[in-house]
Amino acid sequence: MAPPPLNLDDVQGDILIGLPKRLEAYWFIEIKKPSEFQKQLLELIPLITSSTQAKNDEKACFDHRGNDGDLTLAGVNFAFSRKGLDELGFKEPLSKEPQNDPFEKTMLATAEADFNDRVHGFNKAWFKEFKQEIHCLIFITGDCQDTIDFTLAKVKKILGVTVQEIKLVQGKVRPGDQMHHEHFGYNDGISQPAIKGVDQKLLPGQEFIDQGIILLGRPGDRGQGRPSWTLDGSFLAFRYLSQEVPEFQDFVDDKNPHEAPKDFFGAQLVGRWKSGTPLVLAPTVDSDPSIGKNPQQNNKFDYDPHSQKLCPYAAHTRKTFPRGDIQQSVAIHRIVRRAITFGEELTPEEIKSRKTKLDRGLLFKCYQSNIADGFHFIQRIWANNNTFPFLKIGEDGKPIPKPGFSDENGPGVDGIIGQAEKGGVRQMDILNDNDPAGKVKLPKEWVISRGGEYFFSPSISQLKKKFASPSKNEL
Ligand code: N7H
Repeated sequence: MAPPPLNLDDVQGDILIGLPKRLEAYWFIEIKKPSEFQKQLLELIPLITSSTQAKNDEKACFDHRGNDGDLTLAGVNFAFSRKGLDELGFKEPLSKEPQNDPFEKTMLATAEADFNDRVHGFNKAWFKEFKQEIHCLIFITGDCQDTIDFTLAKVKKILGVTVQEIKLVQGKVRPGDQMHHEHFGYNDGISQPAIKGVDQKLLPGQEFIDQGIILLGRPGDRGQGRPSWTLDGSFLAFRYLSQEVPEFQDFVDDKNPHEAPKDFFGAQLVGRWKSGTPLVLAPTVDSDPSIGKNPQQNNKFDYDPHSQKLCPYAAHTRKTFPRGDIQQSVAIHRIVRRAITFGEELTPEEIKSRKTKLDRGLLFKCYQSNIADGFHFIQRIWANNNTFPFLKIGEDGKPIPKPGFSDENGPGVDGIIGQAEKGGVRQMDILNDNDPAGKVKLPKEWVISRGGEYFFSPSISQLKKKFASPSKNEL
């Protein structure tokens, strides 16, 4: 049976629209008193920001631009982990093959084997809190600290002793002209897929994806055997990613070819210049940085499947969304990204010593209807995989390497987020006069995963019907 038409009042706002934010608090909690918690959820639900509300808030921000004074805006969204659903007694899997579903298995149990995260073994990097059972994630967005504190206090008051805090982390956008830039200095959050029936028009270079790539139960969702209450929910993948900024910048400066402009080598690692201009459109010099900010231009490009002359095959943007690079549709691997930076700007001491002292980085969050096709695939099969991108899949079902490469000698790992086994040496194929062999060794990880989890963000109506009325569950 076809699902009813999509109702934006019913889908949590961060999924389809994105909650406007200068700051964002992530509150990871454990449920202590399940039935009382379910009663309190009824009170929490009116605070949850829908996609309709997020759209209105987005417009209000746009209209407010250039005006004096602050615009007070708060957003709240909610999600359960697998352990959280279990805790409330909802043990049924959310897909037909739970053994292959990263959500069912949890990130904690799989991150070491699947992504080479340093969870327990070699040089442990995960925070202890992410090694505990996390049941729910509530995140709060706002225009200023007062809004965040006020809204979080309201949420805490409603849930009271029914929950216990596991970790509270807070992100904030960077100051001044670095506002949309992450800590390495690159303009971020530029390229997102457009969703059919939600986004009205395409920006140049953008493509529509089916609603079901992001929402469960909608056309395009490849998951089978889903419980009916999962309709219009989405899986949320969260990663706490620390970034070593002076160390990264020193490496970039060291490898930058002598005659090239500053940060050319960094642009080769990322696939875009710091301004956001795609390397493909400005392969040797960022002569018009205004392109990076201009939505009519900053996504209007493709990769040449047979060449990395304009942009290395293993550049971060090419690894994580290869566009027309592999001659097969990659639509099922699209995700909607909603990250925010965290931590302070570099201190004078860090600038002088060229060593990271304070923790800073990215609170990475993305949505998809299948984690195995989305975040998990991108990190494991693309970013960490030395042989990706390949040219195409051959008739025997095996990937055919790019010209000049083989199964053993591929384009390398993603220089930004690729992770090697046991923190081993990573390498990437870039023509570079400081590395004449063309293989640049990336001596360390500058992005370090310190934990994360998979969550499910239900529709607002199902949050109410299925989870917030214990009497029904007991029937
Ligand atoms: Fe990435 N960076 O600053 O280098 N990312 N990312 N990312 N990322 C993108 O196009 C960055 C991370 C994707 O459509 C840009 O919006 C950093 C993870 C995808 O062309 C920049 C970190 C995953 C895209 C960065 C980080 C992804 C993308 C260009 C961690 C998923 C869209 C701006 C600290 C596994 C590609 C833009 C496209 C773009 C950076 C994490 C995925 C500048 C520093 C974990 C799909």
